[in-house]
Amino acid sequence: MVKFHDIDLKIENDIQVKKDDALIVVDMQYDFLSGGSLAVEGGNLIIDGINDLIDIFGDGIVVLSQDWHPQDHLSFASNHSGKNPGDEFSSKDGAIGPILWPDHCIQNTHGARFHENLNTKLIKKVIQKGTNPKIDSYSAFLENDKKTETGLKDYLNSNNIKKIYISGLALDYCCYNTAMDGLDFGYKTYFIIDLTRGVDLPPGNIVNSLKNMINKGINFAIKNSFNFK
Ligand code: VGL
Ligand code: ZN
Repeated sequence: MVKFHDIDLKIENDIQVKKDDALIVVDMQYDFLSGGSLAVEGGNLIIDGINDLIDIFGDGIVVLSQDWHPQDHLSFASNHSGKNPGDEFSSKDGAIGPILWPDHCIQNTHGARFHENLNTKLIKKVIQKGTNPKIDSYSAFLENDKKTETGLKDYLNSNNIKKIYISGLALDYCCYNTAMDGLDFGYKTYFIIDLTRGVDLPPGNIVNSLKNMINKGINFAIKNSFNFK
């Protein structure tokens, strides 16, 4: 057990990475890191640990997701008159919301690039998401219309992946939604709790996300759950 935000999490030990396992690294981009427009507190502290896991996976399956928005994306407060980042806003179809964000991860800008310290040398697959200006995409599997697929499921299935391990940013948005969809798509899903950080907007969102994941049957791990040889 580890205590995390006052919640007891049962942690899996002795994880041996196998051929049908994939590591998913969510949105480790400058805008979510220190100095970025939507910086997640402590985000930079998980880079080294994620690199250690990327090493363990070696030539196995590691997927990076990349938030990749056009300038006119409707999740940006700047594209709604009179709205500020953090304001509550949901489109009728649920494809935008529940809050608005500062401009972030605009395609081909510095803020959308992966942090230079992230070891991307061996990465074979990047999944870009959030490209439709009218639909946000928190999950790396599905856009927020919960219909449009990003291609991650097909990629994992074509590599016979059965188990996924999720790390990155932000715990209570993109990591959370990726984990929930991953389980729905039939993968055994692990959330690496010390290799993620949350935004906690609105306040309490981290704890709610953790409770929903526990109730759904998502498994938890820490970096040291993995067998480093
Ligand atoms: C994210 C808010 C907006 C995330 C992306 O990566 O968690 N959060 N876009
Ligand atoms: Zn975004």
